[in-house]
Amino acid sequence: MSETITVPAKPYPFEFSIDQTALVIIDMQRDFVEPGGFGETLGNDVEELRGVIPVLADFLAVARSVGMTVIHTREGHLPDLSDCPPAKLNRGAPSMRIGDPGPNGRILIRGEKGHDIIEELYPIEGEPVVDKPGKGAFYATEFGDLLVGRGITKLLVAGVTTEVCVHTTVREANDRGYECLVLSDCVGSYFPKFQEVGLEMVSAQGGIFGWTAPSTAITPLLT
Ligand code: TIU
Repeated sequence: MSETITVPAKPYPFEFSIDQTALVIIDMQRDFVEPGGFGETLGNDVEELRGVIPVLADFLAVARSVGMTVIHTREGHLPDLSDCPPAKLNRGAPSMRIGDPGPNGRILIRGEKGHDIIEELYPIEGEPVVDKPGKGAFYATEFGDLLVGRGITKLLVAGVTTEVCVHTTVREANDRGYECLVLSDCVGSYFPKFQEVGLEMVSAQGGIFGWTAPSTAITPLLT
């Protein structure tokens, strides 16, 4: 095992080693952070999420430079929508539904431009991209097997949105025995109050789902 790194975090310091840890970047897709995508069809202002991009790009560069495992996820569905439950497809009154044609192709459909990861954070060769039909990264995906296969026991979690796909993934991971630190400056919500309380919920009660710390607390320990 490589050297143990101790990060000042909430609710108490988080320890990890680079070789047993993955940086997991959740759903940094055009569909969530650019106009005309799934997030905007739900009535959200995508500008709320865009501040995360440069901070996460900086931390991604650091993680790559030290050889940490990096895993990306994308939320989306097959073109025939066979993996999209009617309950998800028909929920609410969005301006466009999943599968409808938008400016970046069909909304939240695999293979479309809108479904792909933004240029600033685009995966490089060797970084797995997990396509998931749900909010959590474990449901109906190879994510769990990837972590086991690489001997990963701890996750540094980034991406969008804090209270939806980040939370669902962290809760799923926590139940499976992974220790998760949510990078508080690298996750974003369309709702400032959910961002605040979403982060508080992770580390409350002695770390009920995990830890939180800004990436800027980790970078100096890695470089
Ligand atoms: N709507 C919302 O906040 N999020 C999602 O639908 N998916 C993710 O969080 N990726």
